[in-house]
Amino acid sequence: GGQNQVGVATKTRAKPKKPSQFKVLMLNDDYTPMEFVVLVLKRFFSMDLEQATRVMLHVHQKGVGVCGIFTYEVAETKVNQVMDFARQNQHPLQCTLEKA
Ligand code: TYC
Repeated sequence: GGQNQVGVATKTRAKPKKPSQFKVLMLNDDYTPMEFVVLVLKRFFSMDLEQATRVMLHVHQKGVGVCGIFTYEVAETKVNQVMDFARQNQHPLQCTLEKA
């Protein structure tokens, strides 16, 4: 960086850019028990019972809801954890990410 000609200063600093954020979305379905969705929200998104119940009911009524907003790596990990846990318990619960 710095000066490449006498008296001409050039900026070559990299702009510190914020990491992109990704929403983790929970999708409604007709079969996953409400209590299981609440458990998932508590276990993987650190929600308390009240918050988890509110988000679960929102998804149940609207079809989709936001579980949280994270960097790509964290969001991806959460989606995989939820999908694995749902599969292990034979529930069709779906979770995905979307750029915030
Ligand atoms: N609709 C489900 C039921 O009536 C409950 C449910 C809520 C399922 C949220 C998925 O992401 C979901 N048992």
